[in-house]
Amino acid sequence: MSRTWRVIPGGLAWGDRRFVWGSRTYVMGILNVTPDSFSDGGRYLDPAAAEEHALAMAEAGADIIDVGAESTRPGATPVPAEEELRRLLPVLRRLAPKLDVPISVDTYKAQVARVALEEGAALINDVGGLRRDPAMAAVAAAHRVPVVAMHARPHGDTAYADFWGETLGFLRAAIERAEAAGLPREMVIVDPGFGFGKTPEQNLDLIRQLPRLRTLGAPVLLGTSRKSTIGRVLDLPVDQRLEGTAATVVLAVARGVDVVRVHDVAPMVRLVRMADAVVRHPRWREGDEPAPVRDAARPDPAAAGAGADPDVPRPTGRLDPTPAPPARSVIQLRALRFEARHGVLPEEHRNPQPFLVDVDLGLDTAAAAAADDLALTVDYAEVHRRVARVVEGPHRRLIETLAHQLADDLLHAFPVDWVRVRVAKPAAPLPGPAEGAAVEVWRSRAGRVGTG
Ligand code: HH2
Repeated sequence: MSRTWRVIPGGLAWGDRRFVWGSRTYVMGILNVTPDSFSDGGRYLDPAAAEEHALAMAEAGADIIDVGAESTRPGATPVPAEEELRRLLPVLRRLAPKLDVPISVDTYKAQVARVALEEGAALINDVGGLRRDPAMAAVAAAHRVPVVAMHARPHGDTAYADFWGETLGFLRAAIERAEAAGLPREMVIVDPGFGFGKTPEQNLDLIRQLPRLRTLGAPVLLGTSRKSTIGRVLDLPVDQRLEGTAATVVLAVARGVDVVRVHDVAPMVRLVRMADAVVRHPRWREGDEPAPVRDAARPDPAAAGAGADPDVPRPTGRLDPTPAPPARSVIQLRALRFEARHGVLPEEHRNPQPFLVDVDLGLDTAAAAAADDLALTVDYAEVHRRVARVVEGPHRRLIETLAHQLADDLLHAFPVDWVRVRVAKPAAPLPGPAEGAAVEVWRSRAGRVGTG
């Protein structure tokens, strides 16, 4: 059965499988069908062995199976597309009908990605960051599949003028390249490329400062599994890096990572679930079920206080923790100013006029405050960028249209419980003296624990 991807509130859905960013950490299990991968080269070259391993990873709780047929380790021999496909296709054809989780193809070649998508892969994992092969973004857009865009520099090329500036700039450009090719922005997952043209210290800094990636407004994937930086820190060979990998994964979860790419799926799934129970509190109990989006009446001020909410569902998980009091708060952006040409009169389409946008975002900020961590809250700059894209986008007749579109977009983009958007047109053409016109829209997610 071939399933398609949909953008849903707060994430993506593939058939009935949902990826709701922020609700939990998703696990991507690695399947290398190569003779020379750095940690498991040669083990799964035989399609039957590959199939058995992939099914075991899915059984152990992997959310995505990532199949790669060319090693990226330093010194690996480059593989032509034909050879990569020769290794990949028998495995994809076996797995696609049997797996209930999406298969990603780990390739930087657009030609390989295109064929793999036709043969059962459901997303692309591009270590070339949509740059190495310029046709990659168009392939993802044509198939309307998500793509992981990873930052990389050639191995050993670690002399960055501005390490974070360059990494973030590269990933921002990848998102723009995907959008320019026609792929919805929501379908891009960013990856800073642990181990790809970085010193051990730079790799460790990727984890330490992972929240900086959240400023891109895209889900974040990290692949630390068994990598040499862990070997360097612990002075251990590749077959003894499980605990070191576990430490990096837990710290990445604590810093808001969305997907971890790992070899040892069974222990990492347990570890991630446990870490999520602490970090995503109280959202971990919601599992994968995204709350439906509905129009909401103005949130009840009484419910926005610290009082008990009669609609809070009984915990359904096996644990029954006593919830810490949620810190309901509102992040407020005021009078974001744009010049645009929305309106019903012909002259409003010809002559730009000012638009002022206010945004309120309701969320629980207790975890962000406790950790002083941007990843656990909302980045104002990214909110501004998203508002600008809508207000400076296609001309609309009504400010109602803008306000609804903004409310939907913000609710989908950020892990907030509710949004309020006010769009004002101070120079609106009115028949008498006035300070303009405005429309205000409220939207909330239903059924969330701790919503305002
Ligand atoms: N790391 C490897 C391969 N692909 N893809 C993403 N998105 N992120 C990563 O960090 C990443 C990746 C290297 O690991 P592995 O696949 O185990 O080794 P090899 O490239 O030698 O097959």
